Amino acid sequence: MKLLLTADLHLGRSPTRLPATWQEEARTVNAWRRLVDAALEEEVDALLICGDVVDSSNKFWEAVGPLEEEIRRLAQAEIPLVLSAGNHDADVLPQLLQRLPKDQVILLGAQGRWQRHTLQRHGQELLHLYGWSFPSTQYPEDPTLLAQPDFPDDGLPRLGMLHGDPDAKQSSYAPYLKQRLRDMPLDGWLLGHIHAPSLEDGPPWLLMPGSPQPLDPGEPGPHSAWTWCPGELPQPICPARQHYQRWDLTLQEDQAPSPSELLGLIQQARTEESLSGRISLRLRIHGTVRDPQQLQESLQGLQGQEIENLYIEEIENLTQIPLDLEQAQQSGPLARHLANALQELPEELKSQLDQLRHDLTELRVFEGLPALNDSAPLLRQQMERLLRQVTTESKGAS
Ligand SMILES: [Mn+2]
Repeated sequence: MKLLLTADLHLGRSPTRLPATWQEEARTVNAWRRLVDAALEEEVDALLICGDVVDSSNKFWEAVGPLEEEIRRLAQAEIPLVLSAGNHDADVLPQLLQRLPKDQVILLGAQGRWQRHTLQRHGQELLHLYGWSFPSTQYPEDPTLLAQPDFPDDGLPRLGMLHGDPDAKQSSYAPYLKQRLRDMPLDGWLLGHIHAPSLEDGPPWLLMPGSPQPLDPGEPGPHSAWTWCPGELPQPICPARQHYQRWDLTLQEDQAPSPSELLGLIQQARTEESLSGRISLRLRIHGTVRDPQQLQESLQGLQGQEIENLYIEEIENLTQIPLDLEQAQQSGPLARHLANALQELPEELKSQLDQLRHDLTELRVFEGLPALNDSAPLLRQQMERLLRQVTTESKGAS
């Protein structure tokens, strides 16, 4: 037996911060169609979606057509669709289901009551499902405290489905304790609501599948759907065609690269991370530059550019001009001391720390103490920070 697992499709919502040329392909209905393609290709026994299939009730008409079409394809292959309602589709999902054939689509735990459903295919019992659906768009209670169906011991696999806010006591969206899910005698839990994917080992394993396609820069990293076979952990499948990334780029000392050099650095980072598909990128630039004006012009040339499936959505310039220690000497006594220390102290301090480490090792008290070589750069960084602050303050005062 093999199942396809997902949640948080948000049909009808448009992914934000993408170039106009990507928007058509990035529509959530396309992710939904690809999901059904994957269900057919993988010949799964059911497709399970744990809440927020539709973004909101005013997306009803936008969602209903593609939902009906693809459910028909699933029905032709005799693949059942199991849904639970989330906070976004608590109202709209029951309405939608009235239009769909009842024997092909199952809404688990309607009206906020836990429900057990034994899934069958080709006349054979496959597994027991336990699920709960949002009865309204908000539900500030822990649904695991409600009465639950019993768990028959007949050797069939058992999965739970719950859309809600894990370990978030104050939430209005079905806050629950993950520990309570772990205490239940199930093979695994398909969860929903959090758009970033995560998987915790079990049994029962806890899978937050994440949205199969990310919807804004707040959902960086890889996204996918998942498959599950009994006795195994869920595996990602059907990776999203576009995703959001945040990268930090540190320039070599005093380098002010041209736009094409910058682009080279970005492409290199992309190759190193071996990322495929379209990427909407938020970039942060660190380091020191002697010519901030030139760098700023290079960055302006890149902002909003779309190059080979890479869209530079936002650039944050965190570079600084290099510290002039000679000049800092003139900025008051504290700055002078710091400037002196930066020129002289770190090497001396490093040898002092090494001596201390040697002595401690001799005493055999702290055997295996890690090397302290790294402490000097860290100290230097902090001293530089302080010196910048001191010199800026003295400039302000004069
Ligand atoms: Mn939700």
